[in-house]
Amino acid sequence: MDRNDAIAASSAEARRAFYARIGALGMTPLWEVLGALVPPQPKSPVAPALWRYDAIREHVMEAGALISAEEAERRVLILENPALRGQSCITQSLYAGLQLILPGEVAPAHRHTQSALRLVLDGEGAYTAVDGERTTMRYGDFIITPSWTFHDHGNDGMEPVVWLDGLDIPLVSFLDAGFAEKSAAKSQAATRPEGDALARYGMNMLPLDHEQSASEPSKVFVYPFVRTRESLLGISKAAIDPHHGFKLRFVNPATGRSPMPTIGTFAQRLPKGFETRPSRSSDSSVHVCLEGEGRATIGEQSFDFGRRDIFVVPSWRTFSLAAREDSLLFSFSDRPVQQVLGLFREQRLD
Ligand code: GTQ
Repeated sequence: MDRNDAIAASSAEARRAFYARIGALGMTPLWEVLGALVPPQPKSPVAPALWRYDAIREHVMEAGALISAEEAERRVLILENPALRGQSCITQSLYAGLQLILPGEVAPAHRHTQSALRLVLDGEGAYTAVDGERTTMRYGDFIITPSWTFHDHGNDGMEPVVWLDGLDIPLVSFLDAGFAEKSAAKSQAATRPEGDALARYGMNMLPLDHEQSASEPSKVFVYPFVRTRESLLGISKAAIDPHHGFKLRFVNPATGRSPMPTIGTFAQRLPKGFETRPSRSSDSSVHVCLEGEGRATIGEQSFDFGRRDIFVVPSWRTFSLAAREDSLLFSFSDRPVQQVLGLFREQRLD
């Protein structure tokens, strides 16, 4: 051992001893972890992944034979990110799951501080009730249940109904701000007729005295797929965005902000044969193909997707889409949280 090695060895030993002494006092040295704590750019532990609906559908249906919606309270198979198993999340901030409700069943009314979205994927005849109004769930409809609003789900139809749940459960858990309670009534009494909120708040008009702060959720709680489609087809005669195709964000029409403060939601059309240029953004995102088919390239990996398939894109991973058929996609992320905190970044590549 030369002199320099001896000094290095003794200082390494001195450091270890020092770390042990301060460890006993509840302290640890920053310089050992600084690079991981303050990375030059996001190094998301989230893995890119795709769930093929055709492959998981039978298992979702099997859950229907094992437990009732009422016993389960919510009969859901959670989509766990493969790199975050056991944590009940699809990204670091978001949860996703597939909820099944069979004919005649009710998922009883409750409310919680976590915000939820539903994207209807399979079957007809179910409804969700939010704050005293029911909405019939149709394929591709995007429905919200904002923080602390009572909601119950039911199926008055003839077939099983499945939808994707997206919630900010990990974010609320991180903040230790979760509260929940059950309603005394299994199903909410209807206090408004179906369609009331959409007519009152979702037609480019608002009630005379209606005012909302920027963080309040939308009173429109259903964004019907027929309207989303109409918007996406309507803008398709104009120039296409090379990075995103034809892409719109859903808004609270009273504020122009996202429908709920913690989850941003988007709809996108890619014409047959269109390939986006790559881009990356600081929000990990969950994508659902509602029509068409194509390929998602996420970092080094590629995933072929078709109707009802769900895939996840980690923060700051290079991402591009290619449409084999005319395709419509829905997506959601924590973008509005990052935006109000001044953290959101996006980079268009190529
Ligand atoms: O429908 O209220 O997937 O409370 C997870 C938690 C759905 C719901 C989930 C929930 C719900």
